[in-house]
This record gives sequence, C-alpha cells and structure tokens, in this order.
Amino acid sequence: MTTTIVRATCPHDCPDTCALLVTVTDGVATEVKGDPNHPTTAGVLCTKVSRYTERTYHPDRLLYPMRRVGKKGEGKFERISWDQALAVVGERLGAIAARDPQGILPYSYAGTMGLVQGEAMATRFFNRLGASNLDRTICASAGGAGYEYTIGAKIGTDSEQVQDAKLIIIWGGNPIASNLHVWTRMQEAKRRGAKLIAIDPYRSLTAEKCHQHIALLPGTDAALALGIMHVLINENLLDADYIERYTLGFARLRARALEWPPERVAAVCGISAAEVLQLGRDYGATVRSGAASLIRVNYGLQRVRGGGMAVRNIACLPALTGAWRHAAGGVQLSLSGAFPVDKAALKRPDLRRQNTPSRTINMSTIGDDLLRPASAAFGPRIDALIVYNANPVAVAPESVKVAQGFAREDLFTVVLEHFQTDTADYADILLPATTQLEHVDVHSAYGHYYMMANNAAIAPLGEAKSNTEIFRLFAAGMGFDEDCFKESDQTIASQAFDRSNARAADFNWEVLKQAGWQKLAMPTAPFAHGGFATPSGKCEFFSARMQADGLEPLPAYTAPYESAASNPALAAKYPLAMISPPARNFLNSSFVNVQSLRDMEGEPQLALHPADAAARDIASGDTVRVFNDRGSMLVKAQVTDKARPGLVVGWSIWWKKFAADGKNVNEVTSQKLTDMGNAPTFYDVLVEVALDRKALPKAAQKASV
Ligand SMILES: Nc1nc2c(c(=O)[nH]1)N[C@H]1C(S)=C(S)[C@@H](COP(=O)(O)OP(=O)(O)OC[C@H]3O[C@@H](n4cnc5c(=O)[nH]c(N)nc54)[C@H](O)[C@@H]3O)O[C@H]1N2
Ligand SMILES: Nc1nc2c(c(=O)[nH]1)N[C@H]1C(S)=C(S)[C@@H](COP(=O)(O)OP(=O)(O)OC[C@H]3O[C@@H](n4cnc5c(=O)[nH]c(N)nc54)[C@H](O)[C@@H]3O)O[C@H]1N2
Ligand SMILES: [Mo]
Repeated sequence: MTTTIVRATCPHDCPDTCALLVTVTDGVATEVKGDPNHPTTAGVLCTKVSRYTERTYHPDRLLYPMRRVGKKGEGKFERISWDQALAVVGERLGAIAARDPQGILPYSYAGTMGLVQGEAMATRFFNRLGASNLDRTICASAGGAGYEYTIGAKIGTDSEQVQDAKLIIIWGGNPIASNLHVWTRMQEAKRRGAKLIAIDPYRSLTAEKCHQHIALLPGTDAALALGIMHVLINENLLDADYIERYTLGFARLRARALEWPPERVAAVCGISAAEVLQLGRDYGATVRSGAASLIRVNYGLQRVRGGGMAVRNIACLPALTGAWRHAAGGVQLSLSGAFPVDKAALKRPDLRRQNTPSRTINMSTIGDDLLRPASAAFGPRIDALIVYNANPVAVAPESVKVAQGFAREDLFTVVLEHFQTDTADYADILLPATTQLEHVDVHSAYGHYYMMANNAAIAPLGEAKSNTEIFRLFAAGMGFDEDCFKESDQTIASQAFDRSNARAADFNWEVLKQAGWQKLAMPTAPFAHGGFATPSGKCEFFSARMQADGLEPLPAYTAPYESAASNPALAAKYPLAMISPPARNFLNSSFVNVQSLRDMEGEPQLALHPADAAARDIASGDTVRVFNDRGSMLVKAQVTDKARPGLVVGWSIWWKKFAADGKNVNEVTSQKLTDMGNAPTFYDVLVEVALDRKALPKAAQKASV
C-alpha cells in the first residue's frame, strides 16, 4: 500500500480558495483536508469541500461521451466513443463557422476558478474560431464596476488583518455560509472587543451572531451609505488630512450627502432614523479613537438595479474617515485585482483575425438571446452553444426563457460536465470532464492574496478528460495548428502570472506546485498613503469616467426596478420582495446532487414573516406557490421572523430536477440588468405567495373552499 499527500486547491467560486491536502492511497483519493499551514485556510474546510471525494467518486459521475437520443431537455442519452463525439462536434461547428463563426457561443462561468481549466485553452479555441464573445456578468460585475470607478482596482483590506479591526460592518454578505475563513477572523476580532454590525434584509446565520442587525429593504443600500456620509459630514467625523491628500471631489460629495438626512434615508430603507444616525456615529467614532473600521461588502446588495452605485457609495466611506490608514481598516469587496494574471498569454486574443466582427453576448440575458432571430443589430442567430464550468438552465435568470432557448431543435449544444445537470439534459453531445482531483491547475483568489497550485491527485475517472484536453481535441479537429494548441497544462500553468509585475516577480510554477501556495508581494495597508489605481491616483468621490460612460458621476441612489416605492402598480399585484441567496450546503448549483449535503438542505424552502404568512393562511411546512408574470414554482414555507415583513427568501440554487415541480427560483427572476456592469438583478423581484391547494390533504381542501 502506498499513500501520498498531494497539494491541491479548492476550485470553487468562493472567496476563500482553500489550500487542500489530498490523501491518495494506491491511486484512490481517500481524504481531502485543509492545509493547516496555509494562513487563511488554517486547516479548516467547509462541509461541502470536506466531502469532495464523495463528489468525485459519485455514482452519477459522467464517465464517457454521450449523444442525445430523446427530446431536448428529456435527458435521454446513449454512449458513444470520443472519436464519434469529436466527429459530430467538428462537423456541426465547421458548418456553422463556414456561414459565420459568430453563430457559435461559449457559455462558461466559475464551476472551476482555475486559470488553466477556466478560460485558457477554451478561449484560445474560440478566439481562433472567431466565435461570439461571452460577457461574464452573472455574479460580480455590477459591484466590480462601482468599486473600480471609485478605488481603481479590486484591491482592499487583506483578510489576514481582519482580527485587528474594532468595528466590522458585514454589508450584504453572509460569511458563515459563503466566506467561512474570514468569519473565523471576525469572531476573533469580536473576542478582542470589536463591534460587529450586519446590514441585511434577512437575519442570516451571520446577522444573528453580530451585535447589531440593520434589516433594510432590499436594494436600498446606496441610500444608507449616503446617510452615513451625511452623519459623518454633519458631525465632522472626518479625516480632513486624508480627504485633502488622497481623495477627489469632496466639496461635490459633501453637497450631495447633505441631501440625505437620516429621516429621508430611513424612509427609503424602511428602518428608523435612529438606526441611520447610530450607524454613522459608530462608523465615524473610529476617526477619533484611532481604531480600525472595516467594511466587508459582499454580493447580496449588488443583485439589484442600483447594485453598482451601492458598492461605489460604500467604497467612498473609508476615505472619509481615513480608515485606509490601518492595515485592518478600509473595505474589502474582492481582492482579485491584485493578481497580475497574464491574460494575453493564457487566452491569446491575438488569435482573433483582425477586421472580422466579434460581437459580445451577455450571459445574463441568455434566455432572450437564444430566442433572438438574426438581424443587422444582433448579427447571426445563435446556432451552437458550448457550455463548460456552468449550469445556465438552473442559474440564469428568467428560466422559462432560458429553457425555451435551450429547447430549440435547431440549436447545437455541447456540454462539458461532471454530472447530468439541468443544462446537460439539453445537450446534443455530453462530454465527461475531470474534477479538480484529476487535473492540473493554478489559481488566483478573491478573498486572499495567495497564488495557489493544484496538482493532479488521481488519474481521470472513466474516459473523462480535462477541459483543456477537450478543447485541444476540438482545435485539432478544426485543423488549428498554432503551437499554443499543443501546450500542456503544466506549460499553461507556468504562464499564469506576469512576472514583470512586482507583485508576482517571484512566481515560478515549478516552485509553486511543490509549495502549494505563495503570497503576492502586497503592502499590508494598500491605501494608507493613497495610491489608488484611478486615473487621478485618488479615491474618486467625483468620477469623470462615470460621467463619460453616461452615469451619474457622484454617489446617488436608484430605487429597485420592482419595489413598492418604484412600481406601486406591480407591488399591488405582487407585494413581496424576493431574494434567493445561496444555501449553506450548496455552492451555487454545485453539490446539489451530493446526497448527504442535499439531505441537510431538505427540499426547496421559502422563508417568510409570520405576518405575511398569516395574511395568506400559510403555516410552516405548507407547500406554497411563488409566482409573478414571469413564472411560478412550488416550495415549502418556513414561517420565521428572520425575514423582515414584506420579504421572502428562497434558498438557492436547487437543480430543477430535484424539485417536485421541476422548477427553481429563477422561474421568477428577471433579465433586467444593473446600473453598471451589465449584471443580473436576481434580488430585484416582486412575487406573490399562495397556498398550493392541490398539495393540501383532501379534507383540508374541502374545508378551505
Ligand atoms: N456555501 C456557499 N458559499 C458560497 C456560495 C454558495 O452558493 N454557497 N456562492 C459563492 C458565490 S458565487 C458568491 S457570489 C458568494 C455570494 O455570497 P455573499 O456575498 O455572502 O452573497 P449572498 O449570499 O448572495 O447574499 C448575502 C446576504 O445578502 C443579503 N441580501 C440580499 N439582498 C440584499 C440587499 O439588497 N441588501 C443587503 N444589504 N443585503 C442583501 C442576503 O439576505 C444574504 O444574507 O458566495 C460564494 N460562496
Ligand atoms: N436566483 C439566483 N440565481 C443565481 C444566484 C443567486 O444568488 N440567486 N447566484 C448567481 C451567482 S453569484 C453565480 S456565480 C452563478 C453561478 O453559476 P455557475 O458558475 O453556473 O455555477 P454552478 O451552478 O455551481 O455550476 C458550475 C458547473 O460547473 C461544473 N464544473 C465544475 N468544475 C468543472 C470542470 O473542471 N469542468 C467542467 N466542464 N465543468 C465543471 C459543475 O459540475 C457545475 O455543474 O449563479 C447565479 N445565479
Ligand atoms: Mo457568484
């Protein structure tokens, strides 16, 4: 018996990007543990990833190529050989490319965050082919845009400093579920005397453990940030020296903020003026005490019409109080902007032929776009979709349209997957992909500053191939003979980071893959002395770039598309605001098919306030219908005052096929986009909820007529 320990990296879409130690005995991975020496992983994994071997060796793993034999969406397939599969793909893509390669669209997101198995070989292939580009907006692009206009790059407070903060505002995030390793440090800060405040319409697991919870209406965060600015300015809780040296446009920001007294903010946010005042005072108090204040701003507040501006307003706050002077102070959205990823080497945009059109399709409107005919403005109809690292039929908004699009008989769909997901059911050709234990990769992160290596722990299961290998074979089939299509995964990994950038000057793949991880050369307090990556080099309260892009250049507030305040007629019909944050034991739609994790989540649930439940005769455990003009779904009611009145929470993202009615929350979400970043508005949705009479026992049905 031979046992080895292999250094690996968690590939999932989570800020923590953990360092893994995989135990392999006689070629079989038996255990996945967190690396005790990695500073943020600290030997701890979440429930999901500690079961990674259960996922890898799952009896439902796709192990050989298949071709559809049933109707689209029916999920009936027959086994074929790789040669047969590649021949069909080559022939179909070749024919479409001969007409116009823009009829071919890649669809991918963050099933793996790896730089090799993500967009490297795949994007080389699509660039060389001249396919449509995909705008990858489904998660973070609204806040990313708002943050970059203000701060310049997605760089912020180092997670390793969090335990030293004295005030921590957790704004639109639920780190116990979605960012566990930072939560550990927040708890340490709490033990050292820090005050924790959660800003969230729902009393999440995290909010319950904070000293204070501010339960505002969804989509109103930008107004709350303006209210904090008002208090800071009105009560002179400002770091005048920091503002003078390192910010741009304070006089104009001041005038704007003074339009937002606590009473006005309170009315918009559905909270009390006293809460606004106290929050501003708590935040400003750190100016005089000299303590570090940290804002962890997450994704929950971005998935609404004004999501970009909300993040921008919040990103202005630490420059007003000088919180950036402290290593543990400032704001953290995403740290991904610190990594000098060598995109040109990985993706080879130079392979795109000059002077040929290359349109871009937004992944968040895939429903509408699949149903769009050819036109001068749109270009050719989408004739082929190659899906990898994504499950759009479950995760994309306005699912009725998405499913209609995928069901088009004339659409050629190839899906690279581990499992037969809701999306895989619509594939013409379904190809088995390797998991993180079976392939090589290199990772950046968005919640810490370490470059991470993933060595292959085991051989591919069955006939599974890595994404890179599959795209190499596609390229060979199309006759692409550039050298970059022959590069190995090890070679691609060695190109990941740009060594001419001082932060990654020491990057060396051969060393990294032995060590497992290596920190970027980053200052501990990145903006203590200014140095913002904006055009002015300052924190831009006034943004000329926003003005040039047709946006309001100062912090502002835009109401959600769907709310009582912005659309009273719609709210009369659909009075409840719905959000659908991730369930703790799922990772987006990944892991939903792992039995032990699905058992922990039970079945699709909807949390609603006792007053809203009583008004509809709903009790906990009842089956209820959630609906609006876009669609409807059945869920089990969970009556709880954790949801503020008027709010319902549908835990996500269930596979449709595991729900009794074959539907999930994206039946009711919309394809409308955010103010900036072209991102989806998953949490900007009005619905009505009603008891499902058909689900009631016969006697109760009669009684309730
Ligand atoms: N376990 C687990 N971890 C995950 C994921 C997962 O699916 N499961 N997904 C990963 C991914 S891809 C992402 S993007 C992140 C997302 O993780 P987070 O950034 O934590 O975002 P969400 O879970 O979407 O929402 C967090 C909180 O925001 C609240 N919220 C909703 N709307 C609003 C609003 O308008 N204002 C405010 N202030 N709060 C609001 C919700 O009630 C929720 O408690 O997590 C990553 N980590
Ligand atoms: N209603 C609602 N919808 C949402 C959200 C929400 O909060 N509410 N959250 C949104 C957010 S933040 C995000 S990021 C998106 C997430 O959307 P996606 O990025 O599509 O994430 P997953 O649903 O986890 O699907 C990833 C798929 O990739 C596959 N995969 C993993 N690794 C590999 C690999 O190496 N090769 C191949 N070929 N496949 C692989 C997995 O098996 C999985 O099926 O969903 C969005 N949708
Ligand atoms: Mo995400």
